[in-house]
Amino acid sequence: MKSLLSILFIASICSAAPPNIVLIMADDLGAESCNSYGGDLDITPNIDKIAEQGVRFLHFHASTQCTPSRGRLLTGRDSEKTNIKASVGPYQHLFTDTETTIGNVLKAAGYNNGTFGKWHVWLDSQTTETIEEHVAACGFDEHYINAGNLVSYGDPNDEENFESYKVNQAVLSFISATNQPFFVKYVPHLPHDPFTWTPLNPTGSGEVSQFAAMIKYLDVMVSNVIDKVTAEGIADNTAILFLSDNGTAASAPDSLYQGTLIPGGKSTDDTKGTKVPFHMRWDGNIATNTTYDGLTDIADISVTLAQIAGTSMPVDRLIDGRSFLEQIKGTSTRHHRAYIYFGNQTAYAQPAVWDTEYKLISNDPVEFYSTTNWPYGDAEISDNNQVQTINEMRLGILLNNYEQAAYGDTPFGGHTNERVFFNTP
Ligand SMILES: [Ca+2]
Repeated sequence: MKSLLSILFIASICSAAPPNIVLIMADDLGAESCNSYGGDLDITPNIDKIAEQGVRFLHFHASTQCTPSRGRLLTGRDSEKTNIKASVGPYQHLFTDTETTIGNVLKAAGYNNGTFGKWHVWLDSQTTETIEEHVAACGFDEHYINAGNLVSYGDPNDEENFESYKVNQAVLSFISATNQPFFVKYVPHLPHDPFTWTPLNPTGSGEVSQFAAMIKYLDVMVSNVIDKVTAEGIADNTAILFLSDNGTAASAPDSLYQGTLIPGGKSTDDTKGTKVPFHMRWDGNIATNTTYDGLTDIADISVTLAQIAGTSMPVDRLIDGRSFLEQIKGTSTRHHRAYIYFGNQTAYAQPAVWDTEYKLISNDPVEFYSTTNWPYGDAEISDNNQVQTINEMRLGILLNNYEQAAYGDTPFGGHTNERVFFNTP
């Protein structure tokens, strides 16, 4: 009996150890480009394997662009609250004196944090902080940082100096050298433009486009990280997440979905702009080879990661994210959220609210769409039938209630469309 108790005691200590977290975020990869979501490119075997060993999210949404997604990911808060509304203009700086990031939260819980690749929430004209100081203020101990988009990835014939390879190597070194528990935020740029051949296809084989070659290379970089986690013997205590920051860019040369060329939806109001892949594995802790059909917001990630680490996001402010941990553990069969709200994203998207079937956009007049035709494009509904009216009013009330709770009657951001205008008096 004594030995059994000892074993149970040791097991309880082991299971109580906070898990490591590896978050990999692709750049401009719409779900329709992934084989796991029905894409035809068939170049994502390692990314798909994460879903086979864990959970694939059927309705995961990021923002329409790079920077608002990063703000939402880091803080769990909507872009109106963090003032990060677009990837250009005066809205791309995350103020560390007013916002608390998942990096801060995990660091306070004893994690060692590293961020690698594209950062893109630091605007030097709005701060006296260097980017290194900004990253540190966001809770990251180590980094290999590119402030924003790359001008060039480098020579694909020279892998040692190919930027995405260098970022990948920095991640592998961090995982080898850093004490546990650790949090890795890995943003390898791929397949964001400039479109390029890669060390796997250095001169272009003719078999794939540059866009597809970049996804193929991304898949190998993901594989390198998973292999490292396995080699370190920590796979059973490491949560691995793979997602993207927004949909495919319109300039991407091809994104084949079930035999059809799909124009990218990045920077638009269409569901193609926000619906992105999200796979998560956490061996022994969450379901395997399954899907989750609940609507999921990129703001939910930080709240869920905090819960996994045994802590929480700040309670002194409104947090938009909701944890989906109980759902992927199988301890709750309810969806963790019913709808997603996005505040104004300046030039590219108006405030909107949606569920898995309908989207309401707060233009004047209001726009109402069916989103179930993804990825072929949202279909505007203007029949004024009973189904439309009920759903339009339902989402409109949600949007108004949300903004009322968040902002009261004070207009925000200088916009005139912060409340829904119904088409009929
Ligand atoms: Ca992006």
